[in-house]
Amino acid sequence: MGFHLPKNFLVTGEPMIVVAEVLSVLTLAGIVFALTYYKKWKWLWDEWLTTVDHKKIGIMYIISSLLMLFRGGIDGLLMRTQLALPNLHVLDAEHYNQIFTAHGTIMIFFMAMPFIFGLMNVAVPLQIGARDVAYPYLNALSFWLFFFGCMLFNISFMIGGAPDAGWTNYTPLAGSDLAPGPGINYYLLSLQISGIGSLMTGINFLVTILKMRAPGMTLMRMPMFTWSVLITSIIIIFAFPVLTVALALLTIDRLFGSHFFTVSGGGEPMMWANLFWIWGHPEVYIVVLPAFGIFSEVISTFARKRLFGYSAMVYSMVVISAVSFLTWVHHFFTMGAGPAVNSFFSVSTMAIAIPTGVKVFNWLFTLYKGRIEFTTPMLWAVGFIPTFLIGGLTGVMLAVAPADYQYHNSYFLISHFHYALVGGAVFGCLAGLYYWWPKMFGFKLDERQGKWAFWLFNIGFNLCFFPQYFVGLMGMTRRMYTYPEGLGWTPYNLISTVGAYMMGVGFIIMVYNILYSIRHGERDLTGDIWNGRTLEWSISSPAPHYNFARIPEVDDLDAWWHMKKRKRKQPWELRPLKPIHMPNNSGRPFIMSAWFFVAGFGLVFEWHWMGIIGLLGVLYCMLKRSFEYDDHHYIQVDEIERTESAAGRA
Ligand code: HEM
Ligand SMILES: [Cu+2]
Repeated sequence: MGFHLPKNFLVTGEPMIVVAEVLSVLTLAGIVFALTYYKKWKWLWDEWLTTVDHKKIGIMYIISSLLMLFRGGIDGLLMRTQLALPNLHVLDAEHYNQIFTAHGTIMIFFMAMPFIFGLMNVAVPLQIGARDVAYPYLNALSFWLFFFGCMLFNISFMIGGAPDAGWTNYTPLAGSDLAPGPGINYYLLSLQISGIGSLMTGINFLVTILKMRAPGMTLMRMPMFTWSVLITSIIIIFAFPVLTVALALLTIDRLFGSHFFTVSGGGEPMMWANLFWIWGHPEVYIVVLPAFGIFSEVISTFARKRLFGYSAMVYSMVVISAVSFLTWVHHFFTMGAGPAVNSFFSVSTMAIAIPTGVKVFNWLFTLYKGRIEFTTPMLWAVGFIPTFLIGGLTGVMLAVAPADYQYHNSYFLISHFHYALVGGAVFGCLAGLYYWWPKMFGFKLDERQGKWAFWLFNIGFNLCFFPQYFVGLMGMTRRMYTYPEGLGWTPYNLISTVGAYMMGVGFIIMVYNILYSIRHGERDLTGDIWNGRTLEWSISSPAPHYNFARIPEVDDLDAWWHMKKRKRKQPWELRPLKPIHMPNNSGRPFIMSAWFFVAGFGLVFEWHWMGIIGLLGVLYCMLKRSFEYDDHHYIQVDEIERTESAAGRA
């Protein structure tokens, strides 16, 4: 209890951190100034901070994740700079630890997941012919919980000190004996706050997809991206509660002196590793299955063919999701669970390669004899296939339990999971970004710059991570902050660092492409700029806030493709317009999440009074919400008519 300011509350020791602090304050001041100068505060509040529109929430997720890709990427470049040559001292051991922890945590929780959630938000309701998600208010709450959780994590390196026990945060290293101070508390509380949001997103999209599909869209007529999101939602619902519990137990250990994870108190440190990976392995599929869904959409769109083996694609995702819950021990074969346990997890891990292989062949067969058009989204999708294949095959190698005693925690592993996470999830996000960009904003990103970005990023990526397989087999272990000369590792590391910087250049071109295309990008006047197959391309770009003036009726897979082929209008297209029921905006998701932030920040420093105040704020918001009855409105027919004819669709 009480108010006890830790010694180094504002972190000042390291020049690099001081520079970051100054830059952060300047950026914040710049934003506040710009909003005030251009009188945009009300616009910000009315249009964005209080919105419950899935499309805007999606855009906010994507902007946040791009910022976090930048932040996490800088961390990656810092590490690669440090490792470029032997005996460098750009970073010391302590900061290296903090940086790989921040990098891993941010990339997984605050970049890959929100990026996927953003694309889900943008595309799924449109793909199924719905006007929003099932619970729009909850959706806004999910976003703001993610956002404030992310903010809490991001201030740690400036205020109080960053966590440094790796993104896996293993005990006893992360226990209060070996890691006193606020660092690990930041990890626990920020992930807890954003994790609640993720769980609610899973529930929201499960219900949305099951209950809100347009008439005639049976499960087996859903677009493949929607399928992947349905399965992902189920994984989220089963996996995230495990993380919630693990984080809560370790928080109680650290803040209140219990002993769930300390041996001396009768606890079990390996329990953390188990709980973490019971969530953590399915987590990999939470970010990669939607990417698979995106690749399926993109490949069939630009091969101008129906997706090959649609039902096999669906069933293999179902199998992957189920088996993903039975493989977690492969992350610690070296724990010593014995041959029987290791054999089981070895076989279950290898089994995942089968449905994954089915999917790869289906993508290849979709491409086969297609009239392929190499647009930017298609480049990312085609580039993904060999990359993910390398990631997957080295995964099977890691699954050989006895051999893993050699590979474990080496650069071989680092390379493997970057091939899977970057080559799978990030390539997927970028494919989706270029693909759905016109739908989000009404103009296309420049194709030539997009291709430059793709090639630089792709070649840079392979230069960066391919050599790491070899240096890993030569004995270089992960999380090593420097290494001596004479081990033969230097050329590999140098190439790797050059590749990392190439990726950085690719990223900068991507950002430039966005800024350039805002002014010069090709406008999307038809709403169907790629000649698409699914319902999101049937409405104007950007989509009107009610999405569909008339809810479409679906009678086949690739519904929009068939509608385009038909000459005559369908009966549903000729029906008179009706007023549309829409949810009201609300500032409460934002405010409630801000209270969560207050509680989290208090608990990080063990100021329990502040934790209690924050939680009371949350409770108050919940009570207010429970007594809110006037939470929707109707859009009248004349407004719909005006909007539709302004978009050229009278
Ligand atoms: C942008 C290019 C990237 C570069 C240059 C990069 C580089 C690195 C480096 C140097 C490490 C530390 C290795 C060590 O010392 O153990 C690392 C670890 C890691 N990276 Fe990346 N990375 C990149 C992208 C990503 C992405 C996109 C993700 C996830 C989606 C990711 C997830 C991770 C994770 C989970 C770790 C492990 C952290 C830990 O050991 O606790 N990285 N990365
Ligand atoms: Cu795993």
